[in-house]
Amino acid sequence: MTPKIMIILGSGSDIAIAEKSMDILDKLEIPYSLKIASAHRTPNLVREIVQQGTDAGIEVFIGIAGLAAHLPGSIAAYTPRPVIGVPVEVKTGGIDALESIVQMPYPSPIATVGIDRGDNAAILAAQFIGLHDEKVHKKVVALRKEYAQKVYSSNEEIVQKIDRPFIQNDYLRIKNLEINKYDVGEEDINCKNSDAEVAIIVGRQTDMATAKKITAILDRLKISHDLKVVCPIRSTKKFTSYIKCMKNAKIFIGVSSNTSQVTGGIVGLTARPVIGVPCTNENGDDYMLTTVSMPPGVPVATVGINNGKNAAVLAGEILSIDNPEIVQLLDKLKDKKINL
Ligand code: AIR
Repeated sequence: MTPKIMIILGSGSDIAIAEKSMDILDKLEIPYSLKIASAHRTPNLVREIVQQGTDAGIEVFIGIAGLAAHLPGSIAAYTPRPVIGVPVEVKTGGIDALESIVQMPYPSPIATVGIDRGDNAAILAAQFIGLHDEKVHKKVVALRKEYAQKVYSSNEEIVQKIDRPFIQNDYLRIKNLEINKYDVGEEDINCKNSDAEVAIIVGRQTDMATAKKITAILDRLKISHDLKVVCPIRSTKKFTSYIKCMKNAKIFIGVSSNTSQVTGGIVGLTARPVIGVPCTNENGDDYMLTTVSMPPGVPVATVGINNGKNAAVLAGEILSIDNPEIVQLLDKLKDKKINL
């Protein structure tokens, strides 16, 4: 079996987080390889593993590290393949590692997941591979149903068993709703490019400056896209209708402000990869933590704050796994940046 995913750990002490990734990949029956190499203690080993792994056909890299976690960024330096980063909690609650991984400069994005979320990194990697491997996609959909089923079951196992005199639960009739079936409203929504490869959802007009950076880079990569400004809280029906309308999109990009309801809302309604771009508001607060810190089962591949360009490059890297033309266009983009 040729591995499709390579997991690299910054240290043997990160193994517990890698176990979470391996549990998911074993379950999804996706072959993977695992190595230990430190960006700081053994930079040459990182380069060798990544270059040889890329030549051998690795499609997605997962870098797991704590402290000043420069490993995922170092991996990205040596491969055109998408890199997923998992920050590990060693000190400062893992915030040091998270910031080191997510805040990558253009054009070198890391698809960052939450602190210690090795499970979500594996699901995200499977979502990337599922774009060109229908069998893997179906397994991801089945896995997400399991996560959903757990929630239904806890109502039976935990809530139903509560024995208190004033608790009243029997007045609602809730069916076992299926994941991926939309509770779509009556409102029609303008969705001209329903065949676009990338759907960009922007929660509010103020974030359009960040969103325009995404479309500019996607144009240069010749990747078709559609963009909608729609808020999941103020226009819930429009939001769900739009996601349904864009059901052929391979990747969703959410431009997130406030409590990051945009990215959280998208990921609940699709099993395709979701990239999140956290924005800053007028007061200078940012929404990186609320974008990246997703629970197990529903990852959002988060890029740096306001870094729309990196979201587009990441989308390009994911789509380029089975499209060498995009690899060439990405190379040109990266060369141009270096020569500036
Ligand atoms: N690390 C290793 N080389 C560079 C970094 N940032 C990280 C490891 C681990 C932490 O440092 O990924 O999470 C502590 O490593 P150790 O080997 O001292 O236990």
